[in-house]
Amino acid sequence: MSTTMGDIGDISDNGDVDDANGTDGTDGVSVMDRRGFSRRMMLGGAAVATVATSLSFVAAQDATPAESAARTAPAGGEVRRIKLYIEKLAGGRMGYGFEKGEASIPGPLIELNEGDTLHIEVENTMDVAASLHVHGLDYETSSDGTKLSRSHVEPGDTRTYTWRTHVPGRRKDGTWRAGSAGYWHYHDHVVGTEHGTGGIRNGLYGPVIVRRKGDILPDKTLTVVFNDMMINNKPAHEGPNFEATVGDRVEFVMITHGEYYHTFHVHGHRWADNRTGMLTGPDDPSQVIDNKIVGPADSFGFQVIAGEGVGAGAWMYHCHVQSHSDMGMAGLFLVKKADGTIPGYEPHSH
Ligand SMILES: [Cu+2]
Repeated sequence: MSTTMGDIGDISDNGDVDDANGTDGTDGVSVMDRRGFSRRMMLGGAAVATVATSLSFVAAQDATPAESAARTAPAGGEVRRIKLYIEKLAGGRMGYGFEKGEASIPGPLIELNEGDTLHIEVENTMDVAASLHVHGLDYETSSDGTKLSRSHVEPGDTRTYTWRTHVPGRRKDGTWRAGSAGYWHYHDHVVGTEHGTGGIRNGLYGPVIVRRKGDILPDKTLTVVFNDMMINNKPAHEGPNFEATVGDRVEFVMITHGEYYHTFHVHGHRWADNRTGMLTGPDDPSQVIDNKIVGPADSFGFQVIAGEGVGAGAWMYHCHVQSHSDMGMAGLFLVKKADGTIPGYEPHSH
């Protein structure tokens, strides 16, 4: 397993490090660059600091140029251990982070391969109880992250949650059991109410990806969370914006929280409405779409080749419920040319 900073950094770029440091609310490309860099450094730092031999979120794969065969996920079966902090952020918001003082909204991407087990030591640095609850994975009630099962974390305390995953296979009765692979998510289930309504509203949520052996690995992963009328808890009309370069294999993880139903739409790009968001071949019957209805706690994901067939540009993504887009549920997928420019895009004109 490789744990180089490059490998780690490639797997997560939420593109939106929290604004506790005051860099938020601007739409300049340079700010986005800095954020992406900071996040990559942060993840790399976390890995270097805590990894002995077991922690690596991504397979050891030889780096391959985009022109050659896509990198794929290996078989799982590893046992990994990470630390996660729950922190208060500016403006009453809350976030999860791999390192103290580095909490973000959404929280950091947690990526597994089917068969992996993950032990997550959660430290609650807040003055209210909080928790970690995951969708889609296997866990005992002691890792449920609810007050019902007394699996929350009191202020100042630490608790280890264990998530397990499994490969698909046939049960003894002949029926087929699904594997854990999918685009999932985690969130608080305690703050505010017994269902974590306050924690989720304030930003305590993040993406989980479980890959199956052979799944195509992306160049970068972006997380978009529709949370009530916000995207990633950003103010209306303020993005978040994401960056890629033409030809990048970009993975989107799309999660919905809160009170409303939305439709997620991306301009100039489309995907398959199945587990991976990609067609497996010419006979794959999955519907190809560029718009999907989503409701609270839904999650899905897909990969696109940035600018494929359409080129570089500032491509909108937004909720397609018209009143919602009008109220600011929109951001930009900024696809740069190889020289870093974005034709037709003036950062301060929108
Ligand atoms: Cu909407």
